[in-house]
Order: sequence, then structure tokens, then C-alpha cells
Amino acid sequence: MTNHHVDDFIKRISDKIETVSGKTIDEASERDVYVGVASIVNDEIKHKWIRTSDTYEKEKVKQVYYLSMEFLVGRLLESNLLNGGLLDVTNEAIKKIGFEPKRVYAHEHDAGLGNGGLGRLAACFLDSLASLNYPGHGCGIRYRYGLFEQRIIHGHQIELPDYWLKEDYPWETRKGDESFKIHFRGDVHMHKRIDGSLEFRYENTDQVMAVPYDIPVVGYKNETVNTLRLWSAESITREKDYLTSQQSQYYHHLDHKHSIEQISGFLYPDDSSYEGKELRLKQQYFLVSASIQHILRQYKKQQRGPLTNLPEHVVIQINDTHPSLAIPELMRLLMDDEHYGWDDAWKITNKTIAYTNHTTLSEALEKWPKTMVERLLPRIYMIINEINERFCRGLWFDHPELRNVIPELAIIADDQVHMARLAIVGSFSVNGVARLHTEILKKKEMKNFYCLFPDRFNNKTNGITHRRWLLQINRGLSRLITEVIGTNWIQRPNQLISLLRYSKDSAFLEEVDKVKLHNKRELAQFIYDRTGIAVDEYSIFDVQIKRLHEYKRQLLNIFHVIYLYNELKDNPTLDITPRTFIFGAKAAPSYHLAKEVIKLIHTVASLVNYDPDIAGKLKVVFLENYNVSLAEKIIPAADISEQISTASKEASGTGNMKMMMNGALTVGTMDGANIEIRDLVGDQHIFMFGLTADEVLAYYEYGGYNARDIYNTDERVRRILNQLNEGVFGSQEIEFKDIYYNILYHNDPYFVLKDFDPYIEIHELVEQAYRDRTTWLNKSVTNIAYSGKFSSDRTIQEYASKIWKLNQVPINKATDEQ
Ligand code: 26Q
Repeated sequence: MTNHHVDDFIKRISDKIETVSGKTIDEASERDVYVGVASIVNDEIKHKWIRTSDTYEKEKVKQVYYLSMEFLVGRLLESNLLNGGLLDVTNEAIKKIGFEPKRVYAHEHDAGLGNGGLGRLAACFLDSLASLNYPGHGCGIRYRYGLFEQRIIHGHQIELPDYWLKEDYPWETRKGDESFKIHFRGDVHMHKRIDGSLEFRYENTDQVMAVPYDIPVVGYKNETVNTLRLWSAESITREKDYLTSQQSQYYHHLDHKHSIEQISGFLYPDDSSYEGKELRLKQQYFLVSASIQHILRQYKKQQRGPLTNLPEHVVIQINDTHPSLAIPELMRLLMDDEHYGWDDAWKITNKTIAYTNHTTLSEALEKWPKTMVERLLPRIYMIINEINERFCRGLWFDHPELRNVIPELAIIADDQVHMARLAIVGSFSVNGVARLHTEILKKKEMKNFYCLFPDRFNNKTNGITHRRWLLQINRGLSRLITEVIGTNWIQRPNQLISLLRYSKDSAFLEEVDKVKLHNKRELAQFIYDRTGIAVDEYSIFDVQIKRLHEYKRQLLNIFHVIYLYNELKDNPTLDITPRTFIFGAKAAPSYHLAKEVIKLIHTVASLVNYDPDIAGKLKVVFLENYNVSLAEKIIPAADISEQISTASKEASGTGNMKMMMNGALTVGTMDGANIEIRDLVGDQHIFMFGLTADEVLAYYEYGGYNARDIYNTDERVRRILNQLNEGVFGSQEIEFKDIYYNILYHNDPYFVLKDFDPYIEIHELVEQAYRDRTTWLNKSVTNIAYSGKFSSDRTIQEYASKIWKLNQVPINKATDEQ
């Protein structure tokens, strides 16, 4: 970085601050600098953004629309600077004017428009699409409140609203003139047209405006800027309607306006057990109707020919079943507005929509009461009904062997609309998100559908953007990698494999060790600032960060901690490698047991952290409000990545990939993408343990295993469970009877006790391995080297070539005349 460059940039920042904040650079606050830099980035992006959409439009290229109820984008300034090639110069400039870059970037509110894996995946996909020059856009909802903010008070989770828009959000542009009307409820009237075809008219509907807010998605050092379009619900009522109406109607109007704005009011927290809330269904239809109307209007405006050609120009990927109403909505628009007959409309729809499944948990599958759908979306219900009738009729006549399972396949059955079934029947591709997950879908969960449509099912193992999750958050490691293998890996993450040549190079390993230590030191400081807990930077940083759910088994992790604590209490001179257990997890507000586990982690923490017998050998840290920004701080410092879900339950996992890429070693079950990580690195570079998916599924077939047997025979387990039941943790009357009962009286549905012994054993191997620095670092580097496969660039390439049939469309650089 030349000084010249940096000084020019400082000039730019100070000019910006003058115009935007009306201050000189000397008067500027940290926030002024943030606002100024963000505005500079917007200036840089503007032309590229316009040129990108012009190019797609003029060249009539095929485009993908990624429909998702969630986009967990996190902060955007630093990643936009990185992708725009401005990060280094900005960092230098900010430092030179006396500010700390990280603190400046932290002024951006972390956009939490997602729950976890599924929402973050959508954000990573957008980054890869733009970076690989693919014409692809996101469509989502501009929730006024993102996922709740978590506070911990006396070990209890408290939820606070996340009003992320309270300060100006610099990345969005409102496009009022591109709004659409969305209809709910009302009556459907049928008329015969002169040509004999049927016409449907809707009357007395509730109308809502969907107003788009666009966010630019900046490609990495290219000219592409794609769009994330988030819809906001607004009332159609204007001020003058208040005037003309009677006074007594005033509050009625306000009330109405308020209920409409509720549609994009807040993001529903995922408790992985499905609950049919009408407002959620409204949100889903709102997203889908606005997005499909937008897609069709673009198509027509660009004169791409008759809509029968739609599948050659557009592909719509639906992120889980949440946007699966896209299927009947596209049918509705094609038939009612464009006057296509059923068969043509069905062909178009079926060739345009593709569906990604993210779960096999049966309790999480979406189902809506048919009466609710019928009342809220009468025309949509008619169409779903027709899809169902035609599908079931086809089954009856063409597949006599399936006649007795029709109730399990029917889209409408037992008074409910089964969204996964609708999604499979209405789309041309159904994909799982890791190899094992897809196999389970094909062989178990969706077996009959797989028999019917074998060609539809395919796997697309998840990925993460290595730009954010390595290049941006771990500058030290990235620099080191580039020093030995050059910069190619940044564009071609698979080239990280070249690191294998250095995996036994002691000078290199030493540098890797230093970087990790540095990252751990920074995290240790952060932990101290936030919690007052002093952790040993030489201890093993053992990390489990993810939503709290029984199947993810944070409980197994904390049982391990209690076990070690008991061991140390029995024998205080025990020579163990010091460990720091780090947790981050939000529990769904209504998920009682999950909240109990949070309380347990805190109780164990307060016991362990201050016990003189433990002498700092164990520390337990729970970092509150786990979100994208917190993940960015923790992941570069992780030594151990805990991926310990009950086998068969975690569709893929993506935190496993993020930590692997940052040199952490995985302690994991044979579940989700862990298996693919193991296949790459080999057994000697990963710590796998526990039941396999086949074993778990076999147990379930026979009603589970006997948890009490383990309680009776394993005294370590008995001791822990009794401690939960009797409340020995601390002097408080804190006890954890609900957890105790769930395990012993509900027969340990997630096999915590069954996997306890192998888990303890594997951790003993971890401890031994950690003591041998060279071998450990070799494992760590081996993991980094193989992590390139888990770049979402690879995932997106696979979607693009196998499902979407999409071409890369590089955007030309602006010429001087333009
Ligand atoms: C449904 C109905 C009502 C309210 C909320 C929801 C809801 C919201 C979000 C249901 C599920 C989700 C999110 C699911 C999710 O994140 N699944 C994860 O997806 C990742 C990306 O594919 C996988 O890596 C994880 O294994 C999977 O658990």
C-alpha cells in the first residue's frame, strides 16, 4: 500500500464526512467514519450495480432467483470493502486518522434476518454467485425486527427485540415504484369466457403493498453487483383516505395499517418443531407473491418471448419449504392473469422451480391446517387442491403398487397441507444438503417420492464463503497461506490443497501456531471484557457455537465438562491439559428444555470457573447473543470444533466447515457434512465417535435403547444425573429435574448417554494429541488444506451446472465514454 494511495483515500473520507455529517475529519466520531466509508463504498458500487442489471437485461441471460424467508447477512461494510478490493487501503486510512478499523466496522448493526444455518447459507450463496459472475439474486423479507437479541440474566436467557433499522441502514434502497399488490382472503368468482375458458375474479380481498428494498451484493474483485431484494409490507391506505373517512373510522384505519405492517414485522424464531401460526403463513405468501410477480414483470419487460419459454430464462430455487407457495402462486399468475391452461401452466411451473430440503426431523416438517390456507388464500387453496387431486389420481392409475401409501404421499391429507410434498411434486429438482442427508431422504424420509421421481433427487453438499470466513476474519492465517502458496487459492479455494506440502514444514507450522495463539489471545481479551472470566490462552479452546437444540447435544458437551470437574474434585493433582469450553447458542423462546441447558451451562460455569481445586484447569464460557459477528471473533481462535449431533439429525452443518477452514480439529459424530470432512482429511486428522446414522435409525425402529441400563452400569453417568436431580451445583437450590426426567423417563431421545463413553474417550485422545504440538499442527494444516472443497463457490458451481443450467456472465468494466 503506497502512502500516496492511503492519503488520497483519507482525503476522500474527509470530504465525505464533510458532506454527509457536516464535520471536519478532526471533529468526526467513530460513527461518522463508518457512515463516510460506507457511503464511499456505495459510490464505488453504484455504476457496477446498474451495469450488471443492464447486462443481464440486454443479453437476456438466464437468471436464478433464490427465494428464502431468511438471509443472515451479518455486517456488510468489511466484506464489501474486501470484495471491492478496498479493504487494505481503508484499514490504513482509518488507522492513520486515529481510529481502530474493527471498531469503526462494529457500528454497523449485524443484520440478523435469519435463524442460523439455512439463513447464513443463503447469504454465503449470494456472495459466491456474485463472485463467480453468475446472474443470481436473492428475494426475502425486510423484517423490521431480526432474530431476538439474547441477554443472560442469572443464567437465564432473556429475549430482547432486535430493532436493527433504528439507525439509517446504508445498504438499502427503497424502490417504491416497483411495488406489487398482494391479496389475502376475499371471495373467488368463476366466469366462463367467450372461448369457454374459465376466468377467476377475486373480490373483497385484503390488499397489501409489497415494497422492495434492494441491497447490493458485491462480487469479489470483479464488476458484478447482484441484488438482494427484500420486501416490506405497507398499507395501501394513504393519508387522504383518513381525511375522507368518518372520524370514527380513524382508529379503525390505524389498526388496519398496523396489522398490515405486521406482515414484515418480525422474523419467526425456529424452534425446529413446527407450529402453524397464521402470520407466518401470511409472511410466506407475501414473499412468494411479490417475488413471482416481480420475476414475471421483469420477464415481460425484457421481451423474452412467450411465458412458455420461462424455464429457459428463469430458475427459482426455494430455500426449504418456507417459500413453497411459489408453486401454486406461479400457477395462479399463469392461469388467471396470463390465461394459460392448466397443462401449460403446470409444465412451466414444474420446469422453473427447484427445492432444497434442510431437515429430516419429522417434527420440523411444515404443515398448514387446510382451513387456514383456504380462508387466508382461497384461490391458492383451490390450486393446491387441484394439484393434489391430479397427483393422487395419477398415482392411483399409474402406480397401483403405491395405492396403499397414497395418504402418505397426498399433498392434502388429514386436514393439512403438507408443504414438503407440494414442493417435491411441483419442482424439477429436490436436493439435500450433504451426502448422508440426501441418502436418508432417498432411502427413508422420502422413499416413496424417490421411487416416483428418481431423477429429481440430487445432493448439493453445503459450503461457506471462504472470503468472509477465512480471508476476512483471519487475516493472519490468510497472509501466511499466501506467503507459502501464493494468492491463487483466493480465486480457486481448492488450491488450498497445496498447503499439504507444508504440513510437515516446522517453520511453517510454527507460524501457524503463532497465528492461532494470537487469535486466541484476542478472543481471551474479548471474553475477559465481556464476562470478566480470565481464560488461559494456552488452554485448548473447545468451541460449540450453534443454535441450541436437543439434537445438537450441547448437553453431551456439558456432561463432559461435569465429568472432568468430578474427576478433578476427586483428584485435584490430576495432570490434565487446561481447557476452555466456549459456548454460544440461542434457544427458541418457547423451547423449555433448550433454555434449561443454557441455565445448566451457566451453573456449571460458575461452579468450575471459581473453584480453587480446579485451579484454572477448566474454564467454561458462555458468550451471549451468538450471531454472525460473534462467530467471526470466535472461529479463528478455535482449537476444537464440536459437531456432536445425534447421527442422522444434522442435515449438514456449516459451522463445522468454518472452523475446519480456520484450522480447528473436529470432534464429531458420523453426521451431516462431518462425514465428508472425514473422508477428505482421513481418520487420523479428525476425532470421530459415537453411533452411526444406521445404528441410530435402527434403534428408533425398535423404540430406542434403554437409557436406564447406562445409568445403572456407568457410575460416571449416574453421578452426573444425580447431581442434576439433587441440585448439588452450588449452594443455590438450582436443580435440573427436567433434564434428568427427559433422559431417564423419556428414554434419552437423542442418545446422550449412549454416546457418553465414546465421547469421553475421544476427548482423551484429543488431550493427548494436543500435547504433541507438531502432530497437532500437522492435523490443523491438513484440515485447512482440504477445506477448499467446502467453499460455497464449489457448491454454487454445482447448483449452476447441474440444476440451474446457468452461464457465467462477466460484466464489462466501464469505459470512459460511459
Ligand atoms: C419454520 C416455521 C415457523 C417458524 C420457523 C421455521 C423455521 C425457520 C428456520 C424452520 C427451520 C429453520 C431453519 C433451519 C435450518 O437452519 N436448518 C439447517 O440448515 C443448514 C443449511 O443447510 C444445515 O447445515 C443444518 O444442518 C440445518 O439444521
